[in-house]
Amino acid sequence: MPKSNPRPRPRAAARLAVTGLAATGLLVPAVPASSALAAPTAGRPRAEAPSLPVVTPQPQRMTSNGGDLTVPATVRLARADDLDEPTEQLVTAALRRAGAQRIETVGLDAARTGSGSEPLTVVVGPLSDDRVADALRSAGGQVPETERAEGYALASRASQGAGGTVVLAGADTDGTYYAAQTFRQLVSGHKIAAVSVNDYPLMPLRGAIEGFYGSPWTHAERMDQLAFYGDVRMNTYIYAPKDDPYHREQWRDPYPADKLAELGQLVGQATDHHVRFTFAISPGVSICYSDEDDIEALEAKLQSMYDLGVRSFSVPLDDINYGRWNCAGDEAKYGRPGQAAAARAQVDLLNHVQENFLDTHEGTRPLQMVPTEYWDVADSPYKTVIREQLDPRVEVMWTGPDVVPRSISVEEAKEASDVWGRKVFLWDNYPVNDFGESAGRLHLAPYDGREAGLNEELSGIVLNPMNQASASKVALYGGADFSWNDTAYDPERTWRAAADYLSGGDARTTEALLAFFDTQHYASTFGSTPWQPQAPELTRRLDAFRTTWAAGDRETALRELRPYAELLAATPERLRDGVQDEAFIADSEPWLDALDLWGEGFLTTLDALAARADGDEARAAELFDRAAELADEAGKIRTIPGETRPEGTVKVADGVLDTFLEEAPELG
Ligand code: LTM
Repeated sequence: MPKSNPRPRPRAAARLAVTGLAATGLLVPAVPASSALAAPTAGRPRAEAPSLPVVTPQPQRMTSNGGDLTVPATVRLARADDLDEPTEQLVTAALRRAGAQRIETVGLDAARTGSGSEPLTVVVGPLSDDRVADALRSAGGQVPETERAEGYALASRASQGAGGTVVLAGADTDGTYYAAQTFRQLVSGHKIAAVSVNDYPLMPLRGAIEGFYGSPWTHAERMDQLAFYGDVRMNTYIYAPKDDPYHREQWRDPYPADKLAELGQLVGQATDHHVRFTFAISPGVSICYSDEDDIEALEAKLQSMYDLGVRSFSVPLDDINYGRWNCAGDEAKYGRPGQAAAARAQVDLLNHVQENFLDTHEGTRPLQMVPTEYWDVADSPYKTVIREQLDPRVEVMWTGPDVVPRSISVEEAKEASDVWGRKVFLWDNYPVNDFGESAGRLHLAPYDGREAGLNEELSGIVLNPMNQASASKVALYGGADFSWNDTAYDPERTWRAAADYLSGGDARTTEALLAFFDTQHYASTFGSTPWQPQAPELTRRLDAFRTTWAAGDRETALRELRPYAELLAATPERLRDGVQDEAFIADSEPWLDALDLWGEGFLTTLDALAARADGDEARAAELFDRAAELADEAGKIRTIPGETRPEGTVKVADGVLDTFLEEAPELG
């Protein structure tokens, strides 16, 4: 059912939804964290000019091109006549943020005729245009031997005096847009890093599938997500919210006019951010495969989406009972219910959609589908029919070696490709939190456990996010990086870069975000053992404390732990003040409220231990009691009703901080 959100959405979030973080100029690139508490944060030390900036997703190749460029008040923008507006806006917003007051827009001929005395020229256009390619070479860049889809080359180089040249050259319009996204990240203050970049994605499909159970995202959340996907070079958004009735339970019914209008806006937003809006319809719960009327109803729904501008479609057939038919006609046509019969019926439907709908509609991409057996690689009568009879163009999704897998290896993906007869499209169930084990949790650990080299076996990856859209950006940031360049992926690096993105580059906020992420590091899967541990940083610090305390050096133990307790206690306020993405705060509110109490309880416990170290047992007992009360209060805070499925009490560093508070009174 559509989300009824009890909280007013912050106004700023709505603004971000329309324009994207980058375009508003709210974002600045990563800067190093200054605090001694923070592990080295992703960022560009400004002292040594030629060091490489942090760019996410990581380019395939980036080298230094000398000292930084300085952005003067007037900049010349030489751009292709048909440059798309979002790309131009991205470039001009970055330049203005860097201090450009006047941007003179000229044609590409001016890219060649520059005398060299202009303060700064930015050339933006296709690699195939000689004027752009020449400018690229002159600025120290390399024209790639093979132009790859969505690829680009970028060169930025300072001239002798002030200014210099920046060239953004795309293999196609997506590539030019991605060059602009990289350019945005080269800007810091009034400077532009001088680099030469050659870049392209290793996986053709990269993005997110809104495929979870429970409260679907709001329209504003989707608008904001689409802008975010553009920022991180994701090209795919699959609209498949399980609890949108028109997607699944009432799939035959047309969308009401207001919902259709919203979907139209989403398609426009996706296009502006170079994202393919993929409409998914999930008829498996009630379809009669042999019934002409049902096939027509499905096509009518697809047509209504095509009319809105959708060119990418999916028919997920997950989470249905394929051991029974929905009508007698199917038994008559396909025989007794069973795996192979179900697969034959599905193949008929999917091949029909591919051949009779998509092939007759201009501009469409190959159909995507989710098989009913989506979580394993063991061959079966069902998989055999799909492998042998499904149109080879159809993209088949797979969730990995489990529904919520701890890890995915290249070997497992290869087995999946073999069993499905094509490269598989990974539906990755992280950071989704719609299942029992994830009740009360935000999944804020890095995207991890996926083996480098998966690009060889996968056609792409989409992550299934949480009901909390903005909080999902932490994992999505990693998924975007991995699917672009899995061979260079570093989970920790990207995790920190995600924190920088959300903080707008403010070091204190980044530090607090990382502390908050640590308290939500538990990555649930089915069963009681998480696939990523809870609060590893806090655990490390508490273990060090226990060792030092046990060795009798109580003063040192307390002195070393206290700053981190202070950081955790200050984190909610720092995030409320400093996070640029206000929807992230709205998503996290119950967890921040709980952390307020846990943080105070942590500090109070350290005060109690200090009193004990001073020999004041009466004071220590009083403080331990107070800490227990705070923990009690914190433990009662619940998820926002209606916002999350399943609901529950919110977990904050559970099994780590609560354990410490409980054991502290016993520490002798
Ligand atoms: O993963 C798939 C293909 N289907 C469902 C998802 O809709 C759901 O969000 C996840 C996590 O609970 N599990 C599924 O089986």
